[in-house]
Amino acid sequence: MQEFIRIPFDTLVARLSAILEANGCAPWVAQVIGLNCASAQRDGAHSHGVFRMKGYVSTLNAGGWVDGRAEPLLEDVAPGFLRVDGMNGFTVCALARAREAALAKVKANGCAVLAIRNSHHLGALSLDVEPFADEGLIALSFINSMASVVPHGGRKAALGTNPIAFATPRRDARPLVFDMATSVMAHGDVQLAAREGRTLDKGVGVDRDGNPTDDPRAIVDGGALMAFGGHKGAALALMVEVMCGALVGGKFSREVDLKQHPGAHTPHTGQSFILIDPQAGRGTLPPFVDRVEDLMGYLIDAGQTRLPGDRRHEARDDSMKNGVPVSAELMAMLEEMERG
Ligand code: NDP
Ligand code: PYC
Repeated sequence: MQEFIRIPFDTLVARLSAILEANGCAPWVAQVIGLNCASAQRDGAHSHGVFRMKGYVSTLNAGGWVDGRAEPLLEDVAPGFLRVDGMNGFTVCALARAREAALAKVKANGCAVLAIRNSHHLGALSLDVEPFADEGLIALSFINSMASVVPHGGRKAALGTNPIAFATPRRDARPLVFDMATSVMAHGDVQLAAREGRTLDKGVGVDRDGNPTDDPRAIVDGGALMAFGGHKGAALALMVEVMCGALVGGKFSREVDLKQHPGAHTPHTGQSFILIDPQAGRGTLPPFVDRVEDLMGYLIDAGQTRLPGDRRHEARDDSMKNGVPVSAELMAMLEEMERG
């Protein structure tokens, strides 16, 4: 049984930001990443929370793989299309800088595509889409990662874990958010299972020779994950490669090559967003959020016990009330990083 220590959210953000700044991030970058990483921990998205700090720090020290001081470059390419060159910095920082311009485009056009390239993402996508739904928009986002998933019928990794996240506003409730890797599980969860000495479900992945395995260490050590749902999940992972590696001008997961940068952990890829003002599609019909509530009602009537995103919202409420739970092991890791 793991021991958890509770830490106030703002204190956690400040401590993570200070570690990132001490490892070369510009103050504003450290603040954005610290907030992102603490928010994942707050929401119970542990595969992309405090556990990732070691990866951030070793990546920042991996001979220029990522630029913690990059200033993203915004390119207004069409009325409904905003491109951002992350300048080899972090994707969430590029998003932070592009957010207002993207919102203005949706306001003017009813929808917008935001395409971010040349950047690194190590976070939970729910945090990228939910703020747009807080503004009344539908947001759909894709990001590719590094080759760690076998294509359908294959035996070696060619796709990333490639998550898809979706957020929609609701009436008198927090946004409905789903956020899911297109692999059977996130690679971060495989790494956590390997650390904790757990075995995985059968059919989750293959070892470095392409043989099925339930050993997380075999998957981490040169093996690969399967896509969720067989050919269907693999097709979604393929779509994410197109939406990120091809559409935004980023790398395909297979093209991410960390070999020249020992210690680097961040995928250097692309991220795309489709943002929609839902009322634009409704005209004089009753409000969009009323229809969303009709649907939620049908699902609950049909026996759905919880909606996607509910667990994260509940974890967030608990964290904000009682402090963010961080395992004693991860706290010790943070303290070691703070000592430098
Ligand atoms: P999960 O399989 O845990 O959850 C996927 C979605 O299903 C979530 O929205 C979840 O809601 C929902 N859900 C789970 N159980 C239920 C249920 N019983 N009823 C209704 N809805 C349910 O997520 P993954 O393991 O696939 O992904 C983990 C994280 O890893 C994500 O945040 C993802 O963005 C991140 N990731 C990031 C990558 C990157 O490149 N940056 C790469 C790959 C993954 P809830 O959250 O409320 O449980
Ligand atoms: O958990 O699969 C993952 C992942 C890949 C890149 C960032 N997270």
